[in-house]
Amino acid sequence: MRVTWDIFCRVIDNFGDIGVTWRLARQLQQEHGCVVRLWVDHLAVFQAICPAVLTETARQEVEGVELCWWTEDSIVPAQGYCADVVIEAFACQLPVDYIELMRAKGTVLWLNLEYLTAEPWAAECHALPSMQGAGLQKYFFFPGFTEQTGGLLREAQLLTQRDAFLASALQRSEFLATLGVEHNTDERLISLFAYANSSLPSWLDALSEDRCGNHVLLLQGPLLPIVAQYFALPELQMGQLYQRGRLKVQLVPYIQQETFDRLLWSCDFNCVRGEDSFVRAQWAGKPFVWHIYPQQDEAHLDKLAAFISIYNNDLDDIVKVDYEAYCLAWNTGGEMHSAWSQLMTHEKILQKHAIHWSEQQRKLPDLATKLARFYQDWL
Ligand code: TRH
Repeated sequence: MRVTWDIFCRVIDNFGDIGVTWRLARQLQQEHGCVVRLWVDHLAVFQAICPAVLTETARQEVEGVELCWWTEDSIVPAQGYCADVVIEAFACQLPVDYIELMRAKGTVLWLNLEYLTAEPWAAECHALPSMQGAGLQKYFFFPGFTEQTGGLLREAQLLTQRDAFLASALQRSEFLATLGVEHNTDERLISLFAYANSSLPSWLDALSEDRCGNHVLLLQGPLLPIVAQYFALPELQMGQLYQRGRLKVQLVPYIQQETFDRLLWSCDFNCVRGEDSFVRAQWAGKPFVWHIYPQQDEAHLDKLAAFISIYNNDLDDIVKVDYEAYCLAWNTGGEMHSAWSQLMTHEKILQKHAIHWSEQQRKLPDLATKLARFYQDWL
């Protein structure tokens, strides 16, 4: 009998929650033979990264995963059953009726999938149960970068596909052409995906005065007005190249999540954010900067520091200092000029390190495998 999984996702304000749960749902279905339903409250957001999703259809199947629309107080559909494993992603609340189904069924593994953090407490709390009002245990599952945590999302073929792509200049130029990008290989190609960021103008200045040319691919998001203002324009046009000194900026359309990795693989440096693109940038094996999701009381800066300290671990002190300074400046509205020029003195080392990091991380089991094993052990 195939194990059934229900994954509940609430889209808070961005793509990360659906981005993570959609990858997980597909992987459980394709690589672990599970029957998966993904419950999503905002189909329109989902559609932006997966155009096959129909926004007006409450139940549909995409790539072998059943997609169901829900709200926290929606009742369970008539043919409702409760899965063997239930994941509430990022502490979204399950509908009361659904919890009732779980209680009636009895043998259900209930998991809360937490946000990714490199902070040491995640390993301490990983897989701990907590008794809920319904008399059911809920386990807290923490993705992470060490054996003691739940791992990172990584499809079985991901790095093989990456390596084949990187070995083929043709695949790369064909992919970039689908975005309307013609890349001159003498120039550094940079992807830019971040939250509104007051450091951006000073970084664009640094790029425009750089020793080599920089071609920036700007992804959809809140940076568009900042870049438009930088070029003294009311708005940016798709496909146009905006130039200043050694800097070119080009706006690119929404990319299907399925091909998002190819963008990161194609670039020499990636600016990523949130959770999902942050992890994909690490699998890309390219130098990157992380714009972390800002939290109240600056709690995100501890999370950022925890990641930098493990990512930096094998680097020489001087590179560590410069990488940290650059990441901090990007996340705190700091001045980017000297941070960037210092960082780029270590560009080759950072390139090797990015590959090394992805090789280290691939030795650990991935998140879907860890979840599937957790269920088998729990039974
Ligand atoms: O969209 P995000 O900012 O998501 C965030 C984080 O998950 C954060 O932790 C959470 O608290 C907050 O949402 C609510 O960034 P993230 O996580 O990188 O997700 C972006 C997803 O969108 C990722 O799967 C890649 C995808 N994407 C595309 O597929 N195509 C695109 O063109 C773009 C711009 C994004």
